[in-house]
Amino acid sequence: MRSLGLGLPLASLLTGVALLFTAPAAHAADTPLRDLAAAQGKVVGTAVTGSKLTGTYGDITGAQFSSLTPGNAMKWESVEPTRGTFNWTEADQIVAFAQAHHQQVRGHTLVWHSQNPSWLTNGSWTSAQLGSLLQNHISTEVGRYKGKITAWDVVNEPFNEDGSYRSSIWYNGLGSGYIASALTWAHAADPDAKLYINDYNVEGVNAKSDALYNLVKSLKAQGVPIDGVGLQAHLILGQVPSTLQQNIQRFADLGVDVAITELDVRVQLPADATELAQQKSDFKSVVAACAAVTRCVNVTVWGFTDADSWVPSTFPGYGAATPYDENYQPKPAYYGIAEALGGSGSGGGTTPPPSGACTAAYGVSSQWDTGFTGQVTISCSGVSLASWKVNWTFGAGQRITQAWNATCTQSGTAVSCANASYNGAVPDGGSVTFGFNGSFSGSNPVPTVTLG
Ligand code: 9MR
Repeated sequence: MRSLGLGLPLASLLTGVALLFTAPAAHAADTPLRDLAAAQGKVVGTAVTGSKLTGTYGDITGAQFSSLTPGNAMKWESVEPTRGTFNWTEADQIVAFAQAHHQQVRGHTLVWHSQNPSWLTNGSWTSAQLGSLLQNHISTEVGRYKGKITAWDVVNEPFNEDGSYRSSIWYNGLGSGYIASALTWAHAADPDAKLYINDYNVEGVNAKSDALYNLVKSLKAQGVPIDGVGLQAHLILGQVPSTLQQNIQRFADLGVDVAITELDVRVQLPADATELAQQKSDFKSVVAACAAVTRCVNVTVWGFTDADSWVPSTFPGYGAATPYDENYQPKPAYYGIAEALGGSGSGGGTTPPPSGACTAAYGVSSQWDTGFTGQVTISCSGVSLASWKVNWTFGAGQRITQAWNATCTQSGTAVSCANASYNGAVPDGGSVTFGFNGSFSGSNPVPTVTLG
């Protein structure tokens, strides 16, 4: 038997340090989220990308959610990239998918400062021209989907953080009256669609949500068709506003519906088990706050999988913001949503699901005065993986110097190793091993590894 620098046989050292961590596998709650939500009189939705609505992404979208929001497909730059030339392909596809799966569609969005076509933003328009362009846009898009859209985010993000109106092509050209005009035009094009104003950082009671509240109150008083407010809820881990439910309730008391329209909870990467448990609690409290108010009708996540989230590209170093991981495995956050909707939960983050699991085992196979060779074996039973990533934190200043059969990166104490191009697949009943050399000084304690 090969002997080690410590004089121990290889097998005994491996046995001594190998550590198992069970990661949640391909197992969702027994009752789909959409059924749990329906039992509470609620609708649960996700933002989607039309081109991805096949395979596992399509299966989960259809099975778990009762409402879809096109993430980008209905924005002005998507539907009319050149003046007078329309492209409805992705929007039509999402609406057709929703109809086939008996899902609502939330139209997003008609009037926004962002994602407008350059022909519009670069043009020089009189106020009258701008008003007519906007009216035409709204009539065309809302009219096209008349009867197929449950709710429209008619106006998106009209406020600054201090509650003043945001400077935009619309506010600058038309004044604050653009909001009432847009709602009125949308109502004319589809009288049955619920019309919303949608914004971010308006989840708690603050200056911005006060401004939204006062606007809705004044629109109602003037008889402008306003049916709801959308609280986007792009949240940071551990920062669900304590006044969320109170805020939802005050809008409901004004006589409008409320929807949580773009929920995600971003985490500094790599996310560890404690953070994923906190994220579960955050998702659960947001959904519970909505569930507690009769007029809170819909909770929509902004992408259901970490493979389809805007967060990593917008906030470098942050991610893991959605309820499913990049391999479409439900995360603890998924069970947080389920529990808030009255489901039994089960994947609390530490409790392994009953139907199968993949595990990652870390071992040190040889060690000398300042260095060591280690390996991690990923094994699956009852489920399989198409790709994998293993994370851990080195507690004693160890550093990876070289890795094989994986791509490893280390930032401070955080190590993350992802599969190579040729060994991402771990079949049911199979395993994959990768290795590395590391340096250390003093002690070389075994880290806890997590399979992401
Ligand atoms: O998810 C959308 C992303 O793909 C786009 O690149 C981005 C551009 O601004 O818009 C994202 O969606 C936004 C939504 O339309 C409005 N609220 C904020 C969302 C995240 O940026």
